[in-house]
Amino acid sequence: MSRKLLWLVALCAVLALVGCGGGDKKDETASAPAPAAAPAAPAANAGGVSGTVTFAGTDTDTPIAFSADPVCASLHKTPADTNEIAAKDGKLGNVFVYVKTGLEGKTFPAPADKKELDQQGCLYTPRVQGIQVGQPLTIKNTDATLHNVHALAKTNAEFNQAQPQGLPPFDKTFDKQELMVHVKCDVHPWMTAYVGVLPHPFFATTGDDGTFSIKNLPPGKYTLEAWHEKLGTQDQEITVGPSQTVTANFDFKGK
Ligand SMILES: [Cu+2]
Repeated sequence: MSRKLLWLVALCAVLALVGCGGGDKKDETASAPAPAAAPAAPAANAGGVSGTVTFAGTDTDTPIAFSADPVCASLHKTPADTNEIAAKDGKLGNVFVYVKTGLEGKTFPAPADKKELDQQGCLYTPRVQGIQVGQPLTIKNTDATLHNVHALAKTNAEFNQAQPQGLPPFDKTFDKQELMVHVKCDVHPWMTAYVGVLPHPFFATTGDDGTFSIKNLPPGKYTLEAWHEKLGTQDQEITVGPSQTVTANFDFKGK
């Protein structure tokens, strides 16, 4: 009898080690996959760069013929234009500003938080954005019509995916740097978006007021590039001192 009890105690001790009471997942902590990479903490003496992009030229945009799709037409009571030149009061939006050189040899893990590309009112929102290599891009369709997401990537894999009304969002990632990935819709030829894929987080897109701000930039010398879909690119050398935010303005002329 005492031997039987001993046996029970021994058995339970063994079970406890591997997870007594049917807890077959208890030892998972030992072999659980590493959590998604957290964004690297900015250096204590990090600085930044901010500025304004101006435009001196003529807005050459033309009205979009939404009538090709009655659903799109119904979503635009007032006409929208092609919005290639997002200029207002001499300030230029949708300019992608990023650190082009100066970060060589440094690595920046992809953040787990997702970027989003929405199809809304038969337009892409946002039109211009940046994303890190390996960071998920959620593509969704808010419209009650069929869209077709066609990423004309050259360095990354091209993809072409129909997204009918009601289809759930899907995620895509880009595994290489590419400036810029042009996204278009094969159903609505006016729909266009650009995604800048970078191996670091130091990029921004100018807002309607033409301003941009890049934060948490380690001190150093950099080439900053401003990219515009029609007006080309402009480079500027900047030097960021410890905890310093420098100003870099750009001025684009019309073509
Ligand atoms: Cu479309």
